[in-house]
Amino acid sequence: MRKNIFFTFILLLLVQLVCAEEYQLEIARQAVNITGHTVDKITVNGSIPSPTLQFTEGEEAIVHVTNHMNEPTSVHWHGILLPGLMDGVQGLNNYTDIAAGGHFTYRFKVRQTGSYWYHAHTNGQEQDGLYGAMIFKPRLKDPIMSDRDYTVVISDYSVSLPSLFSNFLMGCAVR
Ligand SMILES: [Cu+2]
Repeated sequence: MRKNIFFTFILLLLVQLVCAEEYQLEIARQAVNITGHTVDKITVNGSIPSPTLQFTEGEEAIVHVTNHMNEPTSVHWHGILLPGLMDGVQGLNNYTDIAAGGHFTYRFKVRQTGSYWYHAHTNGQEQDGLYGAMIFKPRLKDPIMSDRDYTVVISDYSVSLPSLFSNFLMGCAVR
């Protein structure tokens, strides 16, 4: 009997150690009509905003990103504790953008809980649609009891090119 309990404990420990949540993100440019004007925007798995990703504290987050666009891209995990290479910011920690047609797999252990977001860190692509929410659930009992959670993502949207915003903002900054 003791032996069975011991092996059950070891099995549970192994399950905990290899626990991982895996996602596939397909980034593409496609025609989008939100305001009555059809324009090319960036979608992830066909949607704006990008899908909400859910992970549990302690498990490994694995996110496979495929860039179907004719331009480089990146995914940055905003405010997340992770190894530098996985941060997704071009030029920092040896990370380089995901080339046109390229692929990159992000892997990091989830070390925090709460609601966060991810977004592109390349050429204003965040303003063009590449952003989404992430929920990191606590490994043990959730201190917030609810029957159902809803994630609300709020963003600006414009049919204009994101480069116009940055030019405008830069122009304002020097006045
Ligand atoms: Cu950020």
